Amino acid sequence: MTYLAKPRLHHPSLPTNALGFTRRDYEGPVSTLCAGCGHDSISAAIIQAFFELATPPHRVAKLSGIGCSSKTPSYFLGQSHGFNSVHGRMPSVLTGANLANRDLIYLGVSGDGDSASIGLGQFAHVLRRGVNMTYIVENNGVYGLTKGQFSATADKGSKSKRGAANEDEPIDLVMLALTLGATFVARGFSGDKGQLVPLIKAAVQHKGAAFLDVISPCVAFNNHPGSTKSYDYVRAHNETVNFLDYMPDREPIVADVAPGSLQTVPLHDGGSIRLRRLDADYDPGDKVAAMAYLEARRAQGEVVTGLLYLDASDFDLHDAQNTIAAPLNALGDPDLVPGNGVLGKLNASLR
Ligand SMILES: Cc1ncc(C[n+]2csc(CCOP(=O)(O)OP(=O)(O)O)c2C)c(N)n1
Ligand code: SF4
Ligand SMILES: [Mg+2]
Repeated sequence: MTYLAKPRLHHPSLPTNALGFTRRDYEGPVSTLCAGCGHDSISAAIIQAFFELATPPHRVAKLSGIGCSSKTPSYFLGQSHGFNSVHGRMPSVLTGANLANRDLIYLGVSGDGDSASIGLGQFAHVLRRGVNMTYIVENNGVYGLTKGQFSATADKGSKSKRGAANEDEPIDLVMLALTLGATFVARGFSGDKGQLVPLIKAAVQHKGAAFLDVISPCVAFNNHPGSTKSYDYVRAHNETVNFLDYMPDREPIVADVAPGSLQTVPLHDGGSIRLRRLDADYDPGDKVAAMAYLEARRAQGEVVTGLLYLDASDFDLHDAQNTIAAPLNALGDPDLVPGNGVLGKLNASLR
């Protein structure tokens, strides 16, 4: 993989956070994703969130699977720990790392293919076990990296770039996360940074399994009329068949949705995304009501965004397993090699 290094110099009066770091200190190398890809906007929101949180970069561990979305941890938090794992296997690697060292802040980054297809089992178990992490799915409804096959989150009836309709029911990862016991569930849109940055900050600060589904349009393979996860505008009047390999310079559409309002974000190719931000009376503590609300709006073709569910009970896998608080690499011989006496007692307790 090639990386384009960013110039080290920056303006001396860039704002600094409580640690004296600038936003640049939370960046990575220049992204090699397609210009206008929603995933880059999410990376920018993550950088902004950690800068605003004034998190020491060395305290963050970012883990991912395989896909364009899973490549993105290369492009943010360049001074943090990183592990790019196997397709759909990030959750088990993250779980292991978390069990070995609870002192780090865990950020799992995945795609809809990575989490809703090959990794669906891992997705389910990492949420139901309450691993303390922020799990972000950059959801574009396609396998971007392998050139645009429908993913399991593609809406029924939505059309591929070649015009084929998806006949399968979609997996709604938010509904799944609610069912599986995630204690923080939210949905954002890569084009609404004003909403996304606070959601990321809140998820990072939540103890337990925090899940964030971010609709993140793929400008290369899912930006045509008939797609429900697109903001493409450049080729509004072109033939779809010409989209195959051309990567125009595109700017993401930015939607700023007032609380309680429904807004249609026009796609310049004739489609649209409708966003509803939850109104002030919405109770994110009522899971059953949240699920009913989401299902009703989904039937209307709307995409509900915001903090959808919060259980602030502060319980995670370590509490359930009663694990030792110290990171395993900080344990010395007295803990790791307690001697024959302790072994004898343990064996006796098992007889
Ligand atoms: C075990 C395995 N199966 C299949 C692949 C091929 N593959 C690579 S990325 C990918 C899908 C990625 O889709 P998604 O997670 O939605 O990420 P996106 O590129 O859309 O961001 C697939 C099927 C692989 N790398 N490994
Ligand atoms: S193929 Fe799609 S998901 Fe991948 S970088 Fe390009 S626009 Fe983004
Ligand atoms: Mg995808």
